[in-house]
Amino acid sequence: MALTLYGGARSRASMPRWYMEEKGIPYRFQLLDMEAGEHRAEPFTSINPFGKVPALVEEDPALPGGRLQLFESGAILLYLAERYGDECRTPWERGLAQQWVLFANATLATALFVPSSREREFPRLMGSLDQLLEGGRPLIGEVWGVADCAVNAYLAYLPIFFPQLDLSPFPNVQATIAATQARAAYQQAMGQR
Ligand SMILES: N[C@@H](CCC(=O)N[C@@H](CS)C(=O)NCC(=O)O)C(=O)O
Repeated sequence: MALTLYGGARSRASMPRWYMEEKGIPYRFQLLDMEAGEHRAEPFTSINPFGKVPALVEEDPALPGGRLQLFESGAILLYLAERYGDECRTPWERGLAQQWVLFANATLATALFVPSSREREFPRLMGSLDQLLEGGRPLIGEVWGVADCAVNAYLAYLPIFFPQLDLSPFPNVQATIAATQARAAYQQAMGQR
């Protein structure tokens, strides 16, 4: 088995990268020069025709055609969780993992990064998340997993992209961001963006 993750500097590739670092999944990181447009040209567009990162390539004789190509960070995360992370073992575990990854990549990402949604949605989502994150427990079960990776990666973007945001009304969100930043695997994934 050989995994190659394609990403750019300061890109969403840090999310699946963090997951692989946490779970000790061996991979190679292929940094694309996005300023030079490497992500919009061959050979990368043969992996993701939409020219966006991250993308994952797995080579393994056991795979159909010996190779799997995946794009969309959420799809990559869920694949890694099921195949290598000992997660998503039952339909209900898979359903919960999908719920949180889709929440992170669709609902939370929109509330953070789409300016017209931010004012209305952000305080509402943060209020609910703050309650759910009380006690610092994983979002599913007892062990850090793909749901925490997806949601907490976005929360940890907050001080990076919006340093002026006042998070003091959300102390559990603040504690989750601090705990995320303290994780060695997160530092490894972010430090080598
Ligand atoms: N929904 C996609 C979004 C991918 C995405 O927009 N990636 C950005 C980098 S974070 C990108 O490749 N932008 C380059 C471009 O659109 O040209 C995912 O989660 O993978």
